[in-house]
Amino acid sequence: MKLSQDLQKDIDLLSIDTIRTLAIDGVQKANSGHPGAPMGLAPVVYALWQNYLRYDPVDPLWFNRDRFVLSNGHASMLLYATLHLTGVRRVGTDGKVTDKPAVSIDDIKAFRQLDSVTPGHPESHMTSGVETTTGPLGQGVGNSVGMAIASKWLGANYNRPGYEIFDFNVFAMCGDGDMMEGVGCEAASLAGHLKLSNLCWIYDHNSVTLDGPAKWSYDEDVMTKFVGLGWNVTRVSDANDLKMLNRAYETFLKTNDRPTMIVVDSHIGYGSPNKQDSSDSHGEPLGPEEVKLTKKFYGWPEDAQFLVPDGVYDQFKNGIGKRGGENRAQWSKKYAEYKAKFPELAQQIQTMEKWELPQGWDKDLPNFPADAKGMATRDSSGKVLNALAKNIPWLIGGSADLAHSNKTNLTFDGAGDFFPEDAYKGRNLHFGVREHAMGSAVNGLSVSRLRAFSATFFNFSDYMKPAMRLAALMETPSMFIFTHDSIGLGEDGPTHQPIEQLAGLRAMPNMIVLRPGDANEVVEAYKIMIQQRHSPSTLVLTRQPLPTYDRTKFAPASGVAKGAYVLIEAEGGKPDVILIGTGSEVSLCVQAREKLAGDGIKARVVSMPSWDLYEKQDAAYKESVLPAAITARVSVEMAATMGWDRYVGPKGQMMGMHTFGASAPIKDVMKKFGFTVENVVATVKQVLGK
Ligand SMILES: Cc1ncc(C[n+]2csc(CCOP(=O)(O)OP(=O)(O)O)c2C)c(N)n1
Ligand SMILES: [Mg+2]
Repeated sequence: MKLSQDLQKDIDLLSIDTIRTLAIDGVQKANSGHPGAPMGLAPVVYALWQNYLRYDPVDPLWFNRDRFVLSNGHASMLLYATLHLTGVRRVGTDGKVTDKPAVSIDDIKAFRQLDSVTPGHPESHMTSGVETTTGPLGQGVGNSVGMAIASKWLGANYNRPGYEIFDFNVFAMCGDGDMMEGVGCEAASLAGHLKLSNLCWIYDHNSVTLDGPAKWSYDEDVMTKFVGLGWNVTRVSDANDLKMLNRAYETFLKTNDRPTMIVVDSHIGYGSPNKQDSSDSHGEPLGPEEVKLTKKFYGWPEDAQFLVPDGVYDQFKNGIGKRGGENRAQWSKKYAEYKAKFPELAQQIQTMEKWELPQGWDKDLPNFPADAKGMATRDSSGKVLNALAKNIPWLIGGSADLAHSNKTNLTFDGAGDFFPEDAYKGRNLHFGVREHAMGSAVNGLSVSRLRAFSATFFNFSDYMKPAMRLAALMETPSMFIFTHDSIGLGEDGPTHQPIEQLAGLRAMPNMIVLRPGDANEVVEAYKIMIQQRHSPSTLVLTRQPLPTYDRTKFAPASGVAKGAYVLIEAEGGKPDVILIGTGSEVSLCVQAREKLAGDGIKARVVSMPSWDLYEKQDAAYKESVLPAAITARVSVEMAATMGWDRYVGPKGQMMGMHTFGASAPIKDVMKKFGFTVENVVATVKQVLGK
């Protein structure tokens, strides 16, 4: 097939146009998506990968590789074409790198098809070389901040003089949408504050969004804004100008006190030049005619599809392939010496890399003695979290300005704060009042192999839900800790009292929701969370104290692992009724059980901290906890009742919240909404027809 003379001469342009035409053909074949952003951004990505990204396609898992995040995930073909042309290898299901391509030409042809590794938007658990899942705008840039924190933190804690084991950079490509989204601004603010000099955002300033010209909805001065946020800002006025692009990347590499924002003025690809100014086709494939005209414009054979001209693979091989290979070889040599010199540190790094936990990770976990007065689960959580973090050196995290309320401060000797002034060594992250960026950054930390947690009030899970959802989708074990879990928080009132959050999060696939009922259930909940490798978890904790049960009389708290368990059987077995509670309401059930016994009614109490884990149990176990024959059941939970019908059945009753809460001391709130022992007893009698 004949290429135009010009193209044959310029291998850079030839390679760039190959990215473009692969994107065009992939989108056209799928008849879904739009190649505009890949067409506009191909040179920007080419310059970065070919000349600067420290990345060895032969080992996409190399721990110290630079990370590239495509925050404008709708440009996914840009990433797929790049992974293909650079020859990034596929990681097998066993977590080992194979000699197969991450994205083959057939995979490109299967863009957006069922079970392909080239889904509509990049999904990190589907495709090797995709660092994080993007699509919801703003998330990728949020993740990139977490990755940059990870690099700084790892460097601060594991590098030794002469041994820069961790110093990777993080590049995030983003668009107008990422700039407009709140999370993008929160993340930028956090990154600027933290002076993350290893972070580079490349903003595709193409003056267009989906609905039309960007100016219809967006005309702020992004450069000035980012200067104000503490970033170094530079601009490339033509996305096709490789020289200027290289200069901008050099500027980033030279900047060591701030993150860098590269604003790139580009033209989104609409196809041939006669369509350059239209905006109506943005969001759709070009169509067969326009594809031909566009290829003609590029000097491409008009009918060729998925064409990779001679010399293009070699160009990448001799560029990023060679350079990246050398980068990694140098690092590996250093790392081999490091291993010999610092075997303990190396051991930690290897354990971290494999998502494993260090020996003795659970050795300081507390065992809480029975105590009728008890303690709030936020307090037991604080103790457990500290006991874990002490023995898992790479467990780090923080709160969105509520650490004192969430009890998530790591207080043991040497825990420290993550401040630039302390060389980024500390383990307490201070996210500020930026819940969404916090969630997103925690995901970025998680995909970088740190064990990371966030914290805030449960009600504010709404402010970070999109990040939580992506953690679940991308199968990364972020830990989302929430306190002030119900109307039980009292005086702060209905603006702070969660109602529907439990139901919503329980409906989220792959999110493990845990609402432990006493201090020892908190211990068990953490054991479950920390051992996850592919699922995030949501821990829901009280502000108010709960009794700590006497486990010599009650079943062991290890039942938490099964999601629900018989905490205490009815006196003499053979229950008349089953009371099912979670979190603070377990104690209401326990008290009601005693009262009912006085009235000759035998009640079993089931503690059900996690629906998700319960649903994974076999039928026999479920039958042992909730026997089909016992249809008199009452669930007690100070939250929306949606979904509880499946556990109480048609003859049972659900005690829950049907309105928002109220601002008052806890005892008045409880009374108002009926969460009293008397009311549980009355409800049971109603169910039993007594
Ligand atoms: C949170 C979120 N809202 C909406 C969308 C749908 N969406 C996808 S691309 C896009 C346009 C965004 O414009 P821009 O970021 O400038 O990208 P460009 O069209 O320039 O490539 C929108 C609204 C999305 N992906 N995520
Ligand atoms: Mg745009």
